[in-house]
Amino acid sequence: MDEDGTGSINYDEFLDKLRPEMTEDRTAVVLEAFAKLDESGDGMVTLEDVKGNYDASNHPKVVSGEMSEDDVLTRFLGRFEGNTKQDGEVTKEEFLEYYSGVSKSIDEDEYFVEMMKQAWKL
Ligand SMILES: [Ca+2]
Ligand SMILES: [Ca+2]
Repeated sequence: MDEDGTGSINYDEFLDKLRPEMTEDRTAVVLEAFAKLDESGDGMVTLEDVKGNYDASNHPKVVSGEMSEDDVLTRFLGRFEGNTKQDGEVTKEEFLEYYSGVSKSIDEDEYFVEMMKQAWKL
C-alpha cells in the first residue's frame, strides 16, 4: 500500500485503497444503466421494474418448472445486492458497489464503458 515509498502509509494512500476505484466516466455509465433499469424512477430497482423488460419464461429452470419467473428475476437482482441487504430491492449504492468490484479488474475506461453499453443496451 505504500505507493510513494516513504515507508509509511499516509492517509491519502489509505483512502485510495478503500475508495471504490471508479472514474467519473465509469460512474456515469453505471448510473445510466441504473436509471434504465429503474423504470418507475423511485431510486430502487425491484422486481416490478425488471418484469416488463426481462423475459424469464425461456429460462431452463422456468421451462422445467423448478423456478418461477419471479424467482429467476429475484435471483438476477440479488447479484447486484452483493453481501449487503438482499431484500429484492437494488439501491443505487448496491449497484455502484457491485460495479466498482467489476471495475477493479478492468484497466481501460473505454472498455468498461463499452461493456456497460453493450450489457445494458444503453
Ligand atoms: Ca423502481
Ligand atoms: Ca437491497
